[in-house]
Amino acid sequence: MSSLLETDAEVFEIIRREKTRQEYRLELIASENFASAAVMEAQGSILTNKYAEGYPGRRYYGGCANVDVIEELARNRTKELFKVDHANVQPHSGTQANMAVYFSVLAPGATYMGMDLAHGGHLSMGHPKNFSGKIYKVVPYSVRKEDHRIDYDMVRDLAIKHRPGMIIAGASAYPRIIDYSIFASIAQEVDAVLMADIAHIAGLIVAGLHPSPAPCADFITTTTHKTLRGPRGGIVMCKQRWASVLDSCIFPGMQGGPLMHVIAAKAVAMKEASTPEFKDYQKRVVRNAGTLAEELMSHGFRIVSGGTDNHLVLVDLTDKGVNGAQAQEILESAGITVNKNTIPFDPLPPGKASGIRIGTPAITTRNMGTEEMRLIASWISEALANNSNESVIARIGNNVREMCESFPLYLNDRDGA
Ligand code: DSN
Repeated sequence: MSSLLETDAEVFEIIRREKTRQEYRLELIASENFASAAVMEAQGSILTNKYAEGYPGRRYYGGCANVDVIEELARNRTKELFKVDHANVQPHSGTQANMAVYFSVLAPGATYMGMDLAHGGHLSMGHPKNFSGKIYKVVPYSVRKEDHRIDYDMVRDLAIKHRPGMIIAGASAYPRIIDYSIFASIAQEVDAVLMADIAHIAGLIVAGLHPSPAPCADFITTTTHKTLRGPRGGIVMCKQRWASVLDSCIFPGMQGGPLMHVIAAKAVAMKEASTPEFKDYQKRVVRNAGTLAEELMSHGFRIVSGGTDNHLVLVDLTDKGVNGAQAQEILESAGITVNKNTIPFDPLPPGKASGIRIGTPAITTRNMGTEEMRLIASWISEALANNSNESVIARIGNNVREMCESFPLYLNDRDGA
């Protein structure tokens, strides 16, 4: 990054510091990952210079021959990978991907159903300050108190009572397999559209480790940067009958020029996701999360739903003397990055929360495995139990750094930043 250094040493220095943070700390945010050098090269390419409003073959600018090929490639690879009729690769983010589906299906004021935010749902599933809670009426469903699994009976009862135009199957903090076929039969019963938001588990679905909603969902949305390990962005897939309304809702409906450099990086990510290595990686992500959950339980932590089927573990801190916000801060000072998270039926507000969410996609990209999960669980336990003991926290921080040094990330890249 010599040009950046020459032009703007301030920004260069901040990126260098962030690179050091990513290199030497344990990244356990469940929605984060480390994109490959190939993905980042495409995303950092000269394609950022090109305007291409419209779609391949139907642009509002000249000079789109090359970007047309790129977008077609990204669309086709997505369709092949997820076995769907149609893909739109232009949404800038997961929330915008979701917005595109809402706009395709629901008139303002219409009713839809989504997972309660406090039970693992996402901001774009009805938060009162988000468009999804302002423009529409949301009927939230939740998990069962006894086992923290989605309450499918409740979903059905609410659907029959409220007759929503759309039902969303998907979550941001749900550690179990989602049964799309039950959602589909409920949606069919009340004549609702079914949308699956697979942002967190897209990689697991591609690898065949979780069921795919493709056979039964009208729409599927995803981000491309979580378990899928591509660039930051969104994608919407749908059945053929929705294709033209969806495309028109994205452009000109809610976006202008697509980010062609990001779309190129999405194409690269889809190619990477079609390899046997990617499948193996996803298996290790799930195995690591299972090990982490078991190890944390052996250290006396209560895990929401009693374990995990995917890439994330939701830890209940209610009896640990710290709330989620405090735990996030303590672990941060020990070099371990997690996020505070509400747990089902949480008495605390989201800003404090009674839990933390821990994910394995990023550390598995570094090739960490069972032994590392054991150590990480023991460090989390020790740090939280000795949170005012500076020497314990400092020792754990050193251990974290040593572990990270054994699993190098971007240090050997050519840019030298
Ligand atoms: N913000 C993401 C997450 O952390 O789950 C969802 O978009």
